[in-house]
Amino acid sequence: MKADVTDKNAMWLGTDSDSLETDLARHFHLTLGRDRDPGSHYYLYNAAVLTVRDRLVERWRATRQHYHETGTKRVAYLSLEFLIGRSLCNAVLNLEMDEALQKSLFKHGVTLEELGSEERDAGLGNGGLGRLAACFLDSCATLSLPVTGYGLRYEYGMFHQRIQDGYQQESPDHWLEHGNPWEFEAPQDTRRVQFFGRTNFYHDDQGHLQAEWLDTEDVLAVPYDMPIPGYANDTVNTLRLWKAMATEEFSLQEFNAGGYTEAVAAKTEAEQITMVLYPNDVSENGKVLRLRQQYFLTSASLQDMMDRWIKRHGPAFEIFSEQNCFQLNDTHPAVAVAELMRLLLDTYKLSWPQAWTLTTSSMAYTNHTLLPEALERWPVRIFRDMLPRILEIIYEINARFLSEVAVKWPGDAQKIRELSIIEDGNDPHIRMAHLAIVGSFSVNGVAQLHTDLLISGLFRDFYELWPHKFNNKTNGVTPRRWLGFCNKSLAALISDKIGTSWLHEFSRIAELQQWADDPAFQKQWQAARLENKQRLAKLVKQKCGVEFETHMLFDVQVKRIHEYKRQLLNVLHVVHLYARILNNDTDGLVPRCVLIGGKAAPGYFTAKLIIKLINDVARVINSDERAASWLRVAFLPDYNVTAMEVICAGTDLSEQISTAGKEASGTGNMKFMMNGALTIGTLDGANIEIRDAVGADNFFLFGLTAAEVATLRKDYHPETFINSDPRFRQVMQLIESDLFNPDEPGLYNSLMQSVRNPHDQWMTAADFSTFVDAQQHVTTLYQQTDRWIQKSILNTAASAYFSSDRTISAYASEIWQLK
Ligand code: 26Q
Repeated sequence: MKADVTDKNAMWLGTDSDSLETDLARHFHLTLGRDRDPGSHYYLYNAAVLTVRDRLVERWRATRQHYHETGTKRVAYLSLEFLIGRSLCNAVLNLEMDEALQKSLFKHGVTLEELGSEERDAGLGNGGLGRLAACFLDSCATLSLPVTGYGLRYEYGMFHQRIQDGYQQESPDHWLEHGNPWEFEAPQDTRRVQFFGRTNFYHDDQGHLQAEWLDTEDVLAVPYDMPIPGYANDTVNTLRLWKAMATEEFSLQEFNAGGYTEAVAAKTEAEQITMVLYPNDVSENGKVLRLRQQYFLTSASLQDMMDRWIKRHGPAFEIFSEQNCFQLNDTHPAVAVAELMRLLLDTYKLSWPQAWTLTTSSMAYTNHTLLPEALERWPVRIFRDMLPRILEIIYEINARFLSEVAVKWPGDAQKIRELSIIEDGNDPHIRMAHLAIVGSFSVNGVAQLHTDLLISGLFRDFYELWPHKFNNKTNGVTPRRWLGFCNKSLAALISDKIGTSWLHEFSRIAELQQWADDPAFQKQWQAARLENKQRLAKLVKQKCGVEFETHMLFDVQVKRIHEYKRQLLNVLHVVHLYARILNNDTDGLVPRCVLIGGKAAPGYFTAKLIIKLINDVARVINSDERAASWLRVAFLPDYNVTAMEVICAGTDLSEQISTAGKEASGTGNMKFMMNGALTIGTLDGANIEIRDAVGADNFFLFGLTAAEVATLRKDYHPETFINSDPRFRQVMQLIESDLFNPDEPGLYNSLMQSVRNPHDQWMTAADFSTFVDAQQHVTTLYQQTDRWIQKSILNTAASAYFSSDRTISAYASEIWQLK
């Protein structure tokens, strides 16, 4: 990339501090029309964004031109979520303008960090899956891969969480309120998406049977493009987000009939599609608007890719699938399989076999869950109404697929029922995962255990049919945001030792290993980490009013609140520590600060009750003098990407304690490891690979394996576990005595009953004792400071594999077949 654009480089705006200073002033005075900063840094922040953005735009044009000239294969990453967070500091780091900009800001008496904190998070995602998409875009740009992210421009992102009397309260996130300086509207690329209506079959001039989709209610998709800079390579890729807009003639029709108000009302209905992100991180079944979002994203994006293809090649599709690939981020955009068929059949008049070959050689599907209840299913009746043509195509795909099944398993009616894309019954449903698998050439899981369990469990029969489709791509996170930019002190120390190339060649991080035992380096490491703990303590003080002291062990669990993630197990351990303090059993204890944060889906009752319990336990412990020097507990409200940037840098102990076999991968675990936290965890998701990479001695393992969970489930007696461990009995007794909820007696009975229930899916009781034992090992090690620091260094040094650059290289070479 760099070599091709050197000529143009010469004409690019300078990235030295003088040039930045000039442009900063120009944007401040001329573009924004300001004289001086009125107290806040709002306008200076905007001037800085515009200054940086100019530099991005130049590189963006050059990148587009380069991709166009080389006629390279394109990949579309289709995702309902992109959890981008803030962009300014990330862009500055990736353009290597950090120092120069700091220098020019110095004159204004403000730091880059201060300005950066003016920016609102782009919270267009729930959690892991959405943040993964954002890390992937960063890595694609850094590797100069021609990958475009396609998503939705939600007017309202992930809700804000406040805690009131210990309960979660949601409020809307109107992130676009003051405009979004990073986006460029591209009205010339507006697409039209069809809904409702009916289909008609006819014979064309050559006597071929053709289908058309008529009398539809169309919605316009207007693209907004955001620049995605690579690190130090002058590549800028695109994230294209669609906004729904009513069509002109749609309102006109109604208007002519005299229904002015109805016309305006219908307009807002169309525009509802991109109004709000669904805040569930497990599929919420049957919500019509969610399906409209999915089809809207998919159809607009496929049309966009198709249009670019036709502009270049005309309606010639021989090499379409050698030149185009669609990566489906879970089943959320899985309707793409049928939509691409529709475009090829109805718009471009290909035959079914031609269209099917192209579709199944250009679609690839990533699965992100093992929970059977999280698999997406849509009622056929909703499809029949909203997407009649798409439903016909899905039926046809299924009929042809089932005849293949009948060849493989002759006379096996049960196999047909189990594998069918349509789940039969009174109210038949479409199984989106089946559609995705049948329509794709690649199906991948997101950690090795997850992929193994997909193959041997959920998708076993599909694996038997098509073993070649299945592959693993263990997740990763971008080392730019998750070390380089969020942990300046550690990053500087690392660069001091091994230079700065680790930022894009993250395998070099392994070189740190040689200094793990070096006392001088350990001291520097500790000093850098102390700075981060101070920053985290400040955040906790500010957001929770709880005093964290940096000599104490910082024990952190931040992620969505979910039963399978077992925040409840964490609380049981906290109550156990409190019990030891009350019992005067503090020998061998280490002062500890426990931080828990995360959002619960607004309709997820149990998750919300867990939040209340955490807050109640925190209140009681924090106000008990006896505990003050030993234990502090805080629930961090409104956990998001920006909070994680401070949290992961200041954490000593990372809690990754899901029931084995339930967490597909986890990515927070990787961010903590990169920043030198030690992990306490089960053998679940990517924890297994993390432990393999760093070595068993440097990881606190506990709990049942996925296989043991499956076996024990058949004959599970939680009471046996509770009764055989006095520590456990006391914890249950304390919570059940309403110690933490004197004003609402019995509030936690249902939670405690779930722990005692032989059908408890998450088997919390089975892992309590080994968890507490492992926590005691943590305590012992933390008292040996130099050993702890050594292991901290070893964790960072072993995190090379968990860079999303590694993950994306594997997607590029093994799935996308990019050169
Ligand atoms: C689907 C349909 C209707 C409404 C909502 C949804 C929906 C939305 C988001 C379903 C699932 C999600 C998000 C899932 C998710 O974040 N999964 C996580 O993905 C990470 C990246 O691969 C993994 O590391 C985590 O283990 C996995 O839980």
